[in-house]
Amino acid sequence: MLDLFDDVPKPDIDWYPNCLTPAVAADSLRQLTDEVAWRQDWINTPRGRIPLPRLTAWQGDPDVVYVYSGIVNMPARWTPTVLALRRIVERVAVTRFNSVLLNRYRHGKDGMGWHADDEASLGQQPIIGSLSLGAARTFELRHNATGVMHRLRLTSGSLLVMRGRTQAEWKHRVPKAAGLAAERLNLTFRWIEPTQRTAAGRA
Ligand SMILES: O=C(O)CCC(=O)C(=O)O
Repeated sequence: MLDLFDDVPKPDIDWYPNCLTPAVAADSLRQLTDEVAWRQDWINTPRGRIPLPRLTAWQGDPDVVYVYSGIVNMPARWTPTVLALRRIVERVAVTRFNSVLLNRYRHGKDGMGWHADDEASLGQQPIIGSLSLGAARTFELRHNATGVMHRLRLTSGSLLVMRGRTQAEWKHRVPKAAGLAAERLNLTFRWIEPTQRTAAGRA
């Protein structure tokens, strides 16, 4: 049958609504709230220096430094719950990750603006494994060339995998959610090319 919507652009994504059971998702949320060293980052804007509307943390293998929006993220060591979740996400996404950006949306006033995870250090066609815990939030993808939008409801325990040309051709965001009091954690697992290290005493 002719599908009238066949030519609507679609991002290269897979969504697993039940990647974690509700019990594992609830335990992970509790553990990560305490286990992770959450920090408040600030960015420079035309209106001056402002705090990011969320808390963040960066964990990864020792050489994996990630720079975005002028923020240099030196990797903290993998903590036990994050490592266990990484193994699950690697199995489902059938890939390896060496780092994770953790985002803590304390309430509906926290969010994330339009952007793509397209830094050169992520490679040409990055695979991003994005795991959600806690309050469900809307996730929007907007096609660069046409403005076509797709919306997903990222529920607790769900995994969104973005692949292929998704970062090159689309932007994504988590809009603010008026009146929402509950917290959400999001873990975006990534593969970053490790920085070149020069061993002491060698040219
Ligand atoms: O919180 C989310 O679902 C998205 C996070 C995100 O876009 C990012 O870390 O780049």
